[in-house]
Amino acid sequence: MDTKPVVKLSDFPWDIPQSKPDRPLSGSMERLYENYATPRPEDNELFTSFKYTKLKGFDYRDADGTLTRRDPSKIIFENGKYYVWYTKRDTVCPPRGAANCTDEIPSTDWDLAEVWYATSEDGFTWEEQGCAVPRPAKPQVGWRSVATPDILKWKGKFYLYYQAFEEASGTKGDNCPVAVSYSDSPDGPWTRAEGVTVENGEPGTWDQYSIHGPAPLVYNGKIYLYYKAAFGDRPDYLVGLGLVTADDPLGPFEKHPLNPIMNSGHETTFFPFREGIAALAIRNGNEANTIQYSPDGVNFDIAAVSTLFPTAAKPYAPDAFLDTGDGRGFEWGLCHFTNGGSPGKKYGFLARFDCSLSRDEENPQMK
Ligand code: AAL
Repeated sequence: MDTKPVVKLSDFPWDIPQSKPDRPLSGSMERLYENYATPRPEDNELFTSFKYTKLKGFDYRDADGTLTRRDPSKIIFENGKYYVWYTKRDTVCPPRGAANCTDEIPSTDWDLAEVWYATSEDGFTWEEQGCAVPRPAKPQVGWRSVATPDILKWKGKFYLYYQAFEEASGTKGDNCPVAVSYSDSPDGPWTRAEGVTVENGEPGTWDQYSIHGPAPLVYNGKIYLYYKAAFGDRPDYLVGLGLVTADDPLGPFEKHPLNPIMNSGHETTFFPFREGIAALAIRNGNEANTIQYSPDGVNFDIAAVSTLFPTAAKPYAPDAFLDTGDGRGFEWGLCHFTNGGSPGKKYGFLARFDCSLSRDEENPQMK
């Protein structure tokens, strides 16, 4: 007969104490009270899971890979509707890799692409409106492909930043700088600013090869433009996320002396939160799959860990350009899914994600 006492669930103090116990704690329990705003994830306003919905309204040619829509911009609300810009590739065949690409055959899913845009009344059903930024004639910056756009509204004007490829992606890694076009209306017409807006780094610097995923916000009275670069000449090595700032949307942009400001991530998802800036760190690096917070827009730390993150996620954050110093976060955005697979089949489609990264005013822990 087993004489061990029966242990009942009620014997355990299951609810984690909100205040740090005054007794020695393990390293992990120390972190629980030192690193996070609240010990209970359900109280942590930067903890969230994600829900996905395929969008309606776009035509999909999933089967043959000749059409892709991917890498959406942040969403803005103007003229009574939502706007989004994205990479659109519509080519004679699916991507065939750098060794087999031509002026008509794409190397990658974002090669030979343009920046298109769509509008929506509800964020679920979208209507494609047309091309915002076409590829310019060779040898202008971006002649090979313009992709991965993001939007800025500054003093009533609109600015689209995008990767501007001057050679087929994959030829030498994913090399490209960033260029910008501007307009008085989100419906265009868009005027291309001459040349490169955010330069690659000097030879030997961490961002020498690529300036990817430009993500502008307005913060501290300036334009804070975050971006991704790949250490080494291939984008699947460790990436770092960097910051450039400017007083004018057309530059000059100054690289932050502490770059890279994040050691993990991939596509760039940044948004104003309380007095600072928050970000999603997805896919690459030791801190992948985390939601991070910085009180100053530069020094980020892990605020929460989650799973099934959206790829290439861009929020609808109404205060992205308001510089309130009291960011409210967001609850939905757009992202993309790609069929992955062999280069020949690779293509993307846009989707909506919903989350709870907005301020939880009811939660006394987060005042
Ligand atoms: C995206 C982004 C950049 C890369 C490619 C297109 O997800 O990381 O834009 O260059 O993939």
